[in-house]
Amino acid sequence: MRIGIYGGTFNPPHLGHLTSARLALEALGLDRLIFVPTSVPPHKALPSGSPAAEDRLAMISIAADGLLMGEKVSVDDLELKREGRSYTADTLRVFRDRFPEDELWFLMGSDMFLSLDRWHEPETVCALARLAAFARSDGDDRAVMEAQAARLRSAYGARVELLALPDTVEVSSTRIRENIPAERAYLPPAVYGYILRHGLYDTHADLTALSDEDLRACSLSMVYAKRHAHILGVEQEAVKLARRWGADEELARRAGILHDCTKYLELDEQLQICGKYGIVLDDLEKVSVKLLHSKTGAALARHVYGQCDEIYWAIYWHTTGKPDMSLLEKVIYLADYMEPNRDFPGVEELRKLCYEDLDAALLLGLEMSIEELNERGVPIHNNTRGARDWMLSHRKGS
Ligand code: DGI
Ligand code: FE
Ligand code: FE
Repeated sequence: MRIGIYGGTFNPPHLGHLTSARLALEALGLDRLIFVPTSVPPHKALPSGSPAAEDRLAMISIAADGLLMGEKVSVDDLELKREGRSYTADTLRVFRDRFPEDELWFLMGSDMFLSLDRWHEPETVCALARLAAFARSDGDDRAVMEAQAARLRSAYGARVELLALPDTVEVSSTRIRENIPAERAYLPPAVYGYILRHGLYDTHADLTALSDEDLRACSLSMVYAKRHAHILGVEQEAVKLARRWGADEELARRAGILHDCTKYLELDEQLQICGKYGIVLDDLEKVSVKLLHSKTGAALARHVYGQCDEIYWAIYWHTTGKPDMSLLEKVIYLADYMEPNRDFPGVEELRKLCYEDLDAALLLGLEMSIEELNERGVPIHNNTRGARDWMLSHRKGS
């Protein structure tokens, strides 16, 4: 196997890092890529608002997950956990022991590469791994990098590759750090959202008064990247349905953005949020973690992101539905069911019906949901059945 180990402070991780990672995977034919956030030495004082190691780890983990490459890409926090000075030579010894038969590549940006001969045990670094440095394509830079590569080859027998980055990714972490809101286009939205939620780099955003864009970034930062398309799809579909049926488009948008924000919290975190905000659970909810994210999502929408009651309830009921739903509740339930990324037998009919007869679509959605849960042997929640029964009698009587 060819394994790339990508070291850096990732303070913060930005699109340049992700472009570099993709380039290395491709150009070196890597089977695995491991990001290794390095500890920031105490003498390199960071500006105020700089993240703790734990936040840098969270940010690079979000960025790595955003590459959507599953197990092929991971993050290792061994340097952050190490006591005292942290040296790349030691890190590479660990990986050499872990992967004795494999071809190791140490990947780094130009700053790190140009100072490599002043590191601790450069000869060990050069002996334990092949080196790949990302070089910007402009001429001067390239010449300096070539000279350094030649020096390392002759002094330490280094095996070096320079990987030419497209000049479109001319990004500096320092510049981004110093003005996060203005430079946010260089950050994956989910990384930017994490920064906002944690007030890193002196952003100090008021989470109860975010723009749609910032709210979206926060929501995306709370879930795995594989769910991002679904969330954006629900937002888009909810706005369209709201327009069709005369619901408030902005409320639909925000409910769509936030509806699944707690989807991946563990049971204990879900229960903790329920306890904190006084959400009372019935017996089925206490054991079905999948039923909790709608309630905890609603709680965070209201208490963290300052959203109104209509949004609260639209998120609260989005998984089961309930008897006598409001227009916005129906819109979010159905947008969640048939947004453009959903694919199941009958989805096209349901989509069409949503724009012709909202209540008929809701009834169909509830019936399909109950049938599917029955097939899987999952107990039906009272509110799911209640929603279906209410629609049945309501429509019959009308
Ligand atoms: O969060 P999404 O995946 O976008 O969709 P959702 O909020 O409708 O959640 C779907 C999950 O919720 C699915 O795993 C089944 C579960 N669920 C929905 N209705 C019921 C239910 N689980 C039980 N036990 N009973 C229900 O009535
Ligand atoms: Fe959901
Ligand atoms: Fe959803």
